[in-house]
Amino acid sequence: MTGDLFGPGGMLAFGMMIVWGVAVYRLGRIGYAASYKRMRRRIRGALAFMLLGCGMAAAKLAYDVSLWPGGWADWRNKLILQVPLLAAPVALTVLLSVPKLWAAHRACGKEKPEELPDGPARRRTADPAAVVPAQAAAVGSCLTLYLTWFTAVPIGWADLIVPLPLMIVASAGLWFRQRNRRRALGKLSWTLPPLAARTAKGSLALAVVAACLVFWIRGEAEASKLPDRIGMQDQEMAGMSGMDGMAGMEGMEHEDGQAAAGSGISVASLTGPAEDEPDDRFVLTAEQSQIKLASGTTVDAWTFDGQLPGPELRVKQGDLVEVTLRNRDIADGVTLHWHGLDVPNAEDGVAGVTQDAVMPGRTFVYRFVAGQAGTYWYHTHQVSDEGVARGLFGALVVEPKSGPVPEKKDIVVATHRWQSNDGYREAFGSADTLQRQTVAPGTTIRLRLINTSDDLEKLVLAGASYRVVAIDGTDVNGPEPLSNRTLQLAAGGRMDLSLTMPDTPVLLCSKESACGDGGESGLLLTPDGQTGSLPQVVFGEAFDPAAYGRPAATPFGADSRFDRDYRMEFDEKLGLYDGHIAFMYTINGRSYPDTPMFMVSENDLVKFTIVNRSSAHHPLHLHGHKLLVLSRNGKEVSGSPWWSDTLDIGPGERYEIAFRADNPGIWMDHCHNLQHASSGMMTHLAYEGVTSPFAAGRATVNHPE
Ligand SMILES: [Cu+2]
Repeated sequence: MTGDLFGPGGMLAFGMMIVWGVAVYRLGRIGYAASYKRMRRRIRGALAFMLLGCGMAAAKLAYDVSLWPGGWADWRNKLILQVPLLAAPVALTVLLSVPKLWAAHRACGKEKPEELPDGPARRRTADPAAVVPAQAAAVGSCLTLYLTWFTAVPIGWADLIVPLPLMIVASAGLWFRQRNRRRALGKLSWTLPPLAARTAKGSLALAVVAACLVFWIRGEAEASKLPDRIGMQDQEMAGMSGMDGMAGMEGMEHEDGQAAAGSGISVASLTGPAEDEPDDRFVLTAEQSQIKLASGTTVDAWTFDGQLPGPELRVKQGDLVEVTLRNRDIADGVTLHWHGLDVPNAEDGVAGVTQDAVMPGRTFVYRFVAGQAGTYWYHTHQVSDEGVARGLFGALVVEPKSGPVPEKKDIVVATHRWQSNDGYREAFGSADTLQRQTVAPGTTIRLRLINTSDDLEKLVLAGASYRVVAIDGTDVNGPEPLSNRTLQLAAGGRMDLSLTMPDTPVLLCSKESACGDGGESGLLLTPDGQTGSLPQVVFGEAFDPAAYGRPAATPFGADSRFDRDYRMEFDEKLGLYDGHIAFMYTINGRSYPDTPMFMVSENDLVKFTIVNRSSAHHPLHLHGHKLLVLSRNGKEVSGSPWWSDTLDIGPGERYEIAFRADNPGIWMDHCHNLQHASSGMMTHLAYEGVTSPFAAGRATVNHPE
């Protein structure tokens, strides 16, 4: 998942630990040199690594500071812990050790190069002031690596309190040890002990530490196993009246709070219209199928109706839609979630929260009014990390009530990454090769881009100017023409482009595939059916939804008085999840099901501040609600109102968003990189007084992620 082990910060921490380790090893060997010449060389070698270590420590601190644009509030936790761990030993190294070692180096230069160093010379190089600061820096960089890799903000009490005293105690111990070593090394009768004697103690200590570590990790792995049955009543609640929110979350007190568990409204009762005759009826059958992509390579797919992607569902705004889901042979079960469309809670299709997974041979009927026009998609929300990747998804287009889609040609492009027999294939739908469509010049076109993969998609439309007319299903106000922009589409997000076909070819392509050079993939629109010369592909300046289009009135904004004001911090760590070692992306330091639910009451105006301290992108998807983006990195949105349901939060970014709690239920609030979600990056938005009779976990059929 995180091949780069937490980006430059993590790599710097790791490299720094190695460099200081080598510096300490080399320092220890100086006293054993067999000649003054060798002693001088060893001093220079140790000094080089010490100075490199100092530089890396400075770079690590500078990198951590630079990453967080929000200032003090954003980088306090981990950084403040690292400053004394790194800065103090580095300062002592520069002020004490380096001058002492350099003086020893100069003194050696005055002796005969080939002679065995005498007692005083050995004593000088074993001076605690010359050696211990570097040893302390090595301890400090181990602790920094621990904090960088194995903890997530907000840092727990033990991790806050232990590191600094631990380093001080360790340094004091090393100081005493070094004084004894200096005494031993400085004795005139001293002779070099045999190699076995020098290594035995160290090896034994290492073996004991390794054994303790293995024993401890096995215990922790067992303890990290998820409960067999996870119901809503098992999750903590943040912001509940009379309950403590977790650290870093400030839920406001609410007067009309009531117990969310036990009595109350069941999510199962929050259905769409049950009786009326539907305007649109669909049946989707989930089944396993071998599907050939355009290149001829085969995918072991899970499909709806044997197609990749599933059938495009097209309805009119205001229609009552009825979809019958049948599961033919998906052994893990399946559900249907209407991504981005705000349906009643019981129709939301989340296994273990709003329904039980539909197992083979069973059916489930969804009924909802398609209230919002725009581009949406549907996908399974049972074992969704695997199910969506293998094909259990399709486009859902809601055409406006006011009339037909303004553009004459309406093309849906679902970007996906298939695991095929030939490895991963980037594709538009099931097309992993260049696809051609003939479009007469002058024709207006709407391109509905849907990112159905787990990663941020970077797309470019070359050969024509266009407007971004909708984001996540909501129209942009006053969109201006653009060209050659890099369109960054959040995993799960949508973007509608509108353009008029020119006399020359137009090419849509993804940065992930070999598009343009060689033209192996992408969507090519040609005026005459001939390929001709492809337009030049330029991945220009990134399109910025925060400063695009014209401002317009919104029902609430940054100055509104909010009923709830929550904070959500993403971080990452190596840890144990459900019995195995995992890269974990955390929400406020925790993973599901330890992540408390964010509690709201109906009609609350809710604000979230979302900070991403990790090195990965996290597309935050809240079910059942549209989020208004207020600001990014402290800067207010200056263009058209930006409504989103799947908001990509990049590394180091900080967003403020707001929404009206107007759709009662228990709603998933999770990262739409479904790999991240399945390793715990999810929680719920829950309305006070709403309960769920469903549960997830090994003792049930339900595994929503
Ligand atoms: Cu994520």
